[in-house]
Amino acid sequence: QQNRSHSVAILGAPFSKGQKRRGVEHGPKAIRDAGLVERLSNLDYAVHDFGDLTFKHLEKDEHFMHVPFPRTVGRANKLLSGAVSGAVGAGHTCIMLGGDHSLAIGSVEGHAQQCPDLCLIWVDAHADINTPLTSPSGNLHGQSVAFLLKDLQDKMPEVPGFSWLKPFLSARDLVYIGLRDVDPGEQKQRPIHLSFDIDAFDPSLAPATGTPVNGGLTYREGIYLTEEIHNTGLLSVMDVVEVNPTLGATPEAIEATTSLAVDVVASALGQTREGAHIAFPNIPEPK
Ligand code: 6HN
Ligand code: MN
Ligand code: MN
Ligand code: MN
Repeated sequence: QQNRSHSVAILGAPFSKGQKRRGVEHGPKAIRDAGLVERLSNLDYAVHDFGDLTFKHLEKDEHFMHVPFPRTVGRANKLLSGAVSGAVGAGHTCIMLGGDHSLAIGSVEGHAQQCPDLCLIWVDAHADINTPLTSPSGNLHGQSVAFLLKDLQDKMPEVPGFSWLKPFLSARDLVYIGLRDVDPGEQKQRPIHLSFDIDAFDPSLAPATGTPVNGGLTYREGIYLTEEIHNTGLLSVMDVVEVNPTLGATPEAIEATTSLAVDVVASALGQTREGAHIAFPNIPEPK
């Protein structure tokens, strides 16, 4: 399917209060500096960079149980939700640059306002489906999916800052990767929300991230995945989260992580490894 001359909105979300390590709020700048806009322009997209959202850190924001900054995270996600909804409503494919993965709450919710039939593909080393009662850390970036799922409603306490959010997703609308055998009658043409946590990759490829886990995706596996998602022609919103440019041991480690983030976005938007399928009308001949 063809996405050429389609427009892409880039939305920066420099936010880190869904977890305890600082630095992931610099993700949007680091990914832009790694050349994202130019790469997408070269793929013939009209790129609209909406810049970064401005998030408020609330002074009075006590823990809820052992969950830090619930109101700050809830409010940030409400703001992001409106921005994603606006971008999708205006006809863009939206790329949300995090920031930590708690931002998927607002990103998916805003997407769902425009596309209630969306399905969610969660690419991650982690399932991020803890509730405040199961979470070992309390961190909200490990709980995003639990806020979205209708199926977990009776397991979720009322977290301050999230009264605006009604869970809307069914477990059957979510995959964590890996469909391999789908019959024709099972295929559904639904808008895809791809939530890509950079820590899905092996730490040797994406070292600059807050919760690395050994045994991750290879470069080839990650790019294959995004190529296949592009081929569906159904990508509507993509999150790229947990790039933390302050956590690389060397400048090369940071650069590897940020350029990998650019590669997965470009690949999800149709860059192919064998060339971009932009045909020469005429192959130039020497005079
Ligand atoms: N992420 N399962 C752990 C927790 O604290 O709930 C780690 C979560 C990591 C979240 O990487 O987006
Ligand atoms: Mn995650
Ligand atoms: Mn993760
Ligand atoms: Mn091809």
